[in-house]
Amino acid sequence: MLGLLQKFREGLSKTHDKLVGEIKRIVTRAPKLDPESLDELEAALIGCDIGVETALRIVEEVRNASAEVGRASRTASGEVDVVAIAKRIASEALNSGPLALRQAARPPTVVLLAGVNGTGKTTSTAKLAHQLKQDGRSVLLAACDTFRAAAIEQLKIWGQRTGCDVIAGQYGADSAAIAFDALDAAISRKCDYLLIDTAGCLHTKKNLMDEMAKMRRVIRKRVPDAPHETLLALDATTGVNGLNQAREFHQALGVTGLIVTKLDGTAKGGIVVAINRELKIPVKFIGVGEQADDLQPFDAKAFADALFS
Ligand SMILES: Nc1nc2c(ncn2[C@@H]2O[C@H](COP(=O)(O)OP(=O)(O)OP(=O)(O)O)[C@@H](O)[C@H]2O)c(=O)[nH]1
Ligand SMILES: [Mg+2]
Repeated sequence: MLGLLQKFREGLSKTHDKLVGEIKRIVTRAPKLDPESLDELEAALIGCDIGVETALRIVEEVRNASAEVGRASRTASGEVDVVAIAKRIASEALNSGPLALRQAARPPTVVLLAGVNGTGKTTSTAKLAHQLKQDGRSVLLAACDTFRAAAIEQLKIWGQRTGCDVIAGQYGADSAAIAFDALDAAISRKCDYLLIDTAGCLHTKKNLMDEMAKMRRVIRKRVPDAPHETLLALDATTGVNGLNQAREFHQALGVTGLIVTKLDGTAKGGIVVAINRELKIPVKFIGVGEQADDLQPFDAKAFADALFS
């Protein structure tokens, strides 16, 4: 558990350092928290993409606490404990939801990974495969990105690294047909999981979204309740733009969970709070690096701790 918290902390250190640094600077300069400092606090919170609504709630609570004569929410030296207030409200906003991967009644559990170009679908597929293998599960990968150059080789390399077979076709082949073949293979090999890597598609490009929808329909002909999870990879560094992507994908595909990637590379990790609050789609995993073991199951409390402690 300590290891997990440590990983969270390291992965979120950019956001943490910026946010806590700004809060400390504001509080040190104006311990009484005048209106100008509260404005600055609001700007700092919004700047980490925590969401306007959550930022305003934090500022409101801080304002109330500084007006109070009592010692609630105060540090030992009598100042308002801004960090503690922010942490409490952020963790309240993080509706944790059902976090474990949904399981098929009968294996294989089929997991489809979707997302805009370069958000980290393939890497997340590999990381998930690695995690499942570590738990002793058998995993088959489907290379359904037949579109981008070298996408198939990229997944095959990850297959070798993680010890998973990869079902692939030719470039330009129908991705739905490959998904169907891979599902057949997963069933006959009695695999626990089939993870399907798909082509990056812009949420604004209708034909690519249609292709994703077709893939789902074809899979369902074989296993009516599949895919059991449709995970959307969202790049944290794109900030609030990710919210729009998620909305569109959700409408087209019925996203069941999010993987927020590249949190290690941004000071805008607050986006996870905004996503949780506004979309009501659970964040199931976060990506905090480029290696196979850099995927963390999402934990609301550890996240709020890492952000503000
Ligand atoms: N630092 C960091 N890099 C990441 C993370 N996840 C993915 N990346 C990197 O982001 C780049 C794109 O990742 P991919 O997994 O290829 O993304 P993709 O969505 O499959 O891309 P396309 O298939 O081209 O649409 C790679 O260089 C990854 O190593 C993460 O959590 N942290
Ligand atoms: Mg890819």
